[in-house]
This record gives sequence, C-alpha cells and structure tokens, in this order.
Amino acid sequence: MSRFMRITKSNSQISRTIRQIQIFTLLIFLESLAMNFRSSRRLFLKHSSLTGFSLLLGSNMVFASNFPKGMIPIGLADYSLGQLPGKRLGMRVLNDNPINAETPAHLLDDLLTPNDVFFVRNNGTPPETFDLKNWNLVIEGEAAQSKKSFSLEQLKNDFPKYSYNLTLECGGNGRSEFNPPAKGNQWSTGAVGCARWTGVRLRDVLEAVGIKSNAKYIGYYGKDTHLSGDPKKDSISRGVPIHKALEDESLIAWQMNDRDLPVLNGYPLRLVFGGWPASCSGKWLERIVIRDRVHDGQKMKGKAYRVPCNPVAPGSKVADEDMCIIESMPVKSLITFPKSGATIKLNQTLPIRGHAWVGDASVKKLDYSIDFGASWKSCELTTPDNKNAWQHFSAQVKFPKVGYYEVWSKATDENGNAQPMLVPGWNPKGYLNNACHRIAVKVIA
Ligand SMILES: Nc1nc2c(c(=O)[nH]1)N[C@H]1C(S)=C(S)[C@@H](COP(=O)(O)O)O[C@H]1N2
Ligand SMILES: [Mo]
Repeated sequence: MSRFMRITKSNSQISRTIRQIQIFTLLIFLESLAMNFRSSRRLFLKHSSLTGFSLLLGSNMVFASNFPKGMIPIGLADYSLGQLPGKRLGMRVLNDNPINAETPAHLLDDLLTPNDVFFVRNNGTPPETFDLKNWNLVIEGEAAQSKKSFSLEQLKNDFPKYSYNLTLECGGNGRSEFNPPAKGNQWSTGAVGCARWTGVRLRDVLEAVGIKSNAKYIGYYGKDTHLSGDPKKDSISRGVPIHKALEDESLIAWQMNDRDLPVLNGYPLRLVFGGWPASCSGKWLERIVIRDRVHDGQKMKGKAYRVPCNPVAPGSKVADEDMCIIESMPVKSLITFPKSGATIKLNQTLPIRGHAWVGDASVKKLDYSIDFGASWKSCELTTPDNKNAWQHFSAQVKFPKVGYYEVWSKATDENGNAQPMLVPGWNPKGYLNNACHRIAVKVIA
C-alpha cells in the first residue's frame, strides 16, 4: 500500500495505469457476474448514470470516469438479487420495471419507518442524474398569479422549515386480497410507512407565487420518465384539492428522518400529503401547477386512483363517470410485533404492538381479537404526534390453551369508522383494502 502511495506521489501516470489494470481485472469479474444476473433476472437499472450510482452506493465512486456505461457496481450486486439501492434486504420486491417494493409488517416495528425500509412505489423510471445546482421547482398554472422558479437553495433558505411525522400509504395497499383480482402490483400490507419529513410548507411557496381566487387544485410533475421512454408522456401527474395543499402539514420535503430523501423515494425533492393516497405525494418534484379545475394529469382520469362513487358488486363494470377520486384514506392498523408465525408457551404472555392510522382524522381505539373477531379486548393507544401521523398500540395477550391462533387488530377512528374484518368494497383497481390485520401465533405446552 505504501509503495503504491509513493508511486502515486512520484508518478501519477504510472499509478493511473496500475489503477486501470486493477479496475480492468475487477471489471472482467463484474461483467461475468452481471452476465449471470442477466441470465437469471432482468437488471433493474439498464442505463444508470454514475452520479446516480454514487448516490445509491452511499459514497463517491472514485474512479467513476473509468466505469463503463451499462455495468452494475458490485456494491449494488445484491440489488439484482432482490435488494434495492438504499433499501434493506428483506423488502419484498413486487416488480422491477418499474421498481415496486413493500415492507413486511415486522420491519415496520420502529416508531418511525427507517429510510431503508420505506416502501417504494414507482410508476415510471426514476431519474438517473441529479444536478442539484440546476434543480429547480417551477410553479405556474392558470390559477397562479405569476410563474416562479425556485432553486433547492432558495427553497431551503427563503422559507421557514418544518418537520412533521406523516403517514404515506399507497391507495393500492392490500390489493392482493380482492376477488375478482385487480391488475397491478399485488401489495399485501406493506405499502405504508410513517417518517419524519422535513421541508417547507407548500402553502408558503404557493403564496410566494400568488394564488388566484379561482384556484381549485394543484398538480405535480416529477423528473421520472414514462416506462415507454416517450418524453412527451408523464409517468404520473396527480395532485390534491387546494384546501389540502394549503394545510400546515402539506410539505415540499427534502429530508426523511433527518437525512436526504432516498433516491427511490424522490430525492432530492418531493411533496408529502400525509393521510391521502401516497400517489398525491409527487417524487423528484420539478413543477407544480395551480389549477382552476381538478388537475387532469396522468393517472387522474378513468379508473386510476379512483373508486366507484357508490358501492358495486364484485366484478362489476363501472363507467368512468361513476368513479370518484380517492381522498382521505380509511382507518387501518398493522401488528408489527411479533412477526407472524411466532410461537410462545402457554403460561407466557405475548406482548403485541403496532401502528394505527387514518386519513384526515385520528384513531380513537384499537382492539384485538384472538378468536377470529368473536370477542375483542382493547389495546393501549398513543395520541398522534401531529395531524396525519400514525399512532402506536400495544397489549399483553394471554391465550387459553395450546393451539393455533390469529391475533387480529381493529382500529376505530374518531368518527366511529372501524376496520372491517373482511375485505371491503370491491372496486375495479383494488384500492382501499383496510381489512383488519392478522398475524399467526402458535401456543405450545
Ligand atoms: N414522480 C413520481 N411521484 C410519485 C410516483 C411516481 O411514480 N412518480 N408514485 C406515486 C405513488 S402511486 C405512490 S404510492 C408514492 C410512493 O411513495 P414512495 O415510493 O416514496 O413510498 O409516490 C407517488 N409519487
Ligand atoms: Mo400508489
């Protein structure tokens, strides 16, 4: 090593050659690995840029200029085997094109969801380069009084900063249980998380631009691209009514749990609207439009993120005009400890815990059942840290005799709405399944 360093000092030309040889050897090795992966499994990133890789690897790629385009760094090798960049092994990858991954319930046990287990729901291809100096957020639209552009620095320096714990849940969480089945990512229970988001209030930024009195909605545009690669198409462009946009907790955020947003969760900038379908919370945020009508961007129309305005029989065909946009999410809960399948002894008490949440309201009580819903007992339940933050529950559970049990959790919100025990309201795209969460427990002698 020291010899190498001396060479580096005395003759940079030689050292460069040595490094190139070393890297070349490594590359042959990498290429053979990559070929193995390719034959067994499609690679997630086909044309990732070097900047992107550095971010994903969590540190600078020192010899980035030597690294061939199209190759996957070995630091990301597990990625092809089921681990996503910036995410922990154990995430359940549902799709690699676009990348979609959910969090098993037992990995959601923390009070706030760590960045490396926060679910990922992409509709298109995430951006590959991040030119932070030239990353601007443009605000415009029919109902904007002007058009303004803000650099990341301006957003960070010119507006007061706020942090809130906000729950994001994909509207399609729980889709896998609908019958007849709905097309799309087959989320079980893990397209949800609650993190501490830091940024500026969307309201403050919109007001700096000027909001006309006829403003009705905001819409977002992100830097990700449509899967087809067609630059004229957006992967998704949704939004919220102006009243939700102007709430204190509606953020333009650049931090998640006091760190930069993970690349897959919208680095460097995203919207966060807690308690509403997470599809409203635009990632890789570049542009916001203040609309004088309901935003009509990609995935605002037809069946996307909409449910029948009135309940329909399972399997029904529903006309687009009878579909309504999902807003505040229904009450729900998740048992995050123990992991489903736990075994305990009959004379032991089982501690259980988890989280409960609901859109624009708070959860009032949490009950659990060990007899498939025949009887219920209540859990301890915390109050939310702020609006749209999830709440935590816990209980000590005793079982009457040996055997197989399920522990079910049922949350009830302040308006008296409770989680159903069966999958609720069938709808064409399988949204809003807030059925009770269940874990298996075996009690032995
Ligand atoms: N630009 C952009 N924003 C987006 C999406 C996307 O594909 N592109 N997906 C939306 C959907 S459908 C969901 S559920 C959330 C998921 O956020 P997460 O990946 O950070 O968990 O992001 C939303 N924002
Ligand atoms: Mo979503």
